[in-house]
Amino acid sequence: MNDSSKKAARTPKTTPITDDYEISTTVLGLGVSGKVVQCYSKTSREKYALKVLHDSAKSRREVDLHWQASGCRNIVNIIDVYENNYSGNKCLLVVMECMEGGELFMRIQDRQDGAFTEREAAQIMREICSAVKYLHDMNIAHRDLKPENLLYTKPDQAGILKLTDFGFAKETFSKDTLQTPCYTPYYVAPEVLGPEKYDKSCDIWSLGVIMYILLCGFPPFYSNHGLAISPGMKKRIRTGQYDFPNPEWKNVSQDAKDLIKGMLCIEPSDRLTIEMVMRNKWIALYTEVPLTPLHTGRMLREGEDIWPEVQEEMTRSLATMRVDYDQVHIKNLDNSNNALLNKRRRKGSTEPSVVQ
Ligand code: I85
Repeated sequence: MNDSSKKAARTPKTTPITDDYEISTTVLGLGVSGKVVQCYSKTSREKYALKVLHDSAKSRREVDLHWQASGCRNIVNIIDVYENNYSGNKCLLVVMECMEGGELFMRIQDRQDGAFTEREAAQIMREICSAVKYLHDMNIAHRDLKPENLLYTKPDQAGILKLTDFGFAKETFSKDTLQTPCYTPYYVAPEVLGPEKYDKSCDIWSLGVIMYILLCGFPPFYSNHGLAISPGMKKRIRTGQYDFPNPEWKNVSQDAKDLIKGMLCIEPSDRLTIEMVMRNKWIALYTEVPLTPLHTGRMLREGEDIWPEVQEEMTRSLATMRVDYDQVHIKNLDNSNNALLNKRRRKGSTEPSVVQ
């Protein structure tokens, strides 16, 4: 796609959606920002998913960021966007490819053909990481990476795993703006350089939680009493208290556990970046990961009744994390890589300056 067609494709159509699609009453799901229903193309009769959003600055941003990311193999594709009046309200109607394979963990839970292996978990992680890498390279943080936003194109083996819902996605400050600045770096306020790192690292934490569940079938942090917000759970998340209990983790490779540790690191600036995760051999060389059978399927089936609670809990911790990270605005100058500061550091100490 060339630049001009890309730009043209990003303007919502103002013709009635009903000229092109037949909208069904089948609800596929409820997102944070709107509901998702099934629809059919009037010309091809093909099935699609339609997300209905009230027009607002927030939903415009969701559509815009999702549209930008739409070229990735592991992100649900946007087909068309309409701006229509719907019973007096201005709506944004987002037509997406229909993911007919359902949610990631439902598929693992329902699997009949033998045990789910560590190698398959690695392959799935690689697919999710590709989506996240694509976004982070474009300076977009998804900020809502959770099991229910990971869907398969088809129910069979050929299905591709894709990420959806850009309702919380955020453009992070781009490093490029530092190269083509609208300010002189010597005078830039720290908050201008600030939040990028934290928004992206929020996605890495989520990847760590997803990888943990993939390998054992239960989350690393959960409340002991099933209470809405358990103080104990909050404390365990804040202090990074989780373990790899037996028998579920007994045969899981040390490489996998080490990768999880790098992602579930409480200090955002010490957490792995998506580049580091993708370069990790457990992901990069996933075809060489051991074929160890996992307890995941059985644990998911056993925990089926509390799965909705697990999902709610993850939704809540993501909300907390977004708020917390939004408040961290001041970049820690100890870790910054500013030419002038580096020079001063070199002068002031015998330590060589760290180049990030
Ligand atoms: N297909 N989070 C949970 C769904 N195809 N789903 C959620 N936010 C979104 C629903 C609630 C994700 O942005 C969501 C969004 C978009 C979708 C979506 C997009 C494309 C689907 C909220 C299905 C599906 C599942 C099984 C069978 C079938 C469809 O959900 C079908 F019947 F079509 F075969």
